[in-house]
Amino acid sequence: MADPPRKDEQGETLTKTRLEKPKKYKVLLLNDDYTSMEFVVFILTKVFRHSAAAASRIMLHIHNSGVGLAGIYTREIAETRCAQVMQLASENGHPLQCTMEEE
Ligand code: TYC
Repeated sequence: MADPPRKDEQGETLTKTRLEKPKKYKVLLLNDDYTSMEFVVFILTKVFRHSAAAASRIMLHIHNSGVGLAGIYTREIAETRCAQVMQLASENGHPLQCTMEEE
């Protein structure tokens, strides 16, 4: 949580010198019945830079449990990767869905 603004002896608000730690966001992939397993592994290797072994493991986890973590990033990077997933999925005719949530 942010600290309240600090004042000097004259009651003037002191300039904040410490920057807030940027929030992190989880990028999640959702299971569905139609996207191929190969395509999800492709997404996890190309967009999220996982190894082939890690990508297969994450894909199977999503397939079995309904949702899985592709990565954790600052907001802009998470948004970009989510948008890349949605674009690649739609270009390739897959209904794959990607969401993000604050960590
Ligand atoms: N359930 C899909 C199938 O059986 C595979 C799949 C895995 C789809 C992960 C989406 O995020 C996903 N073809």
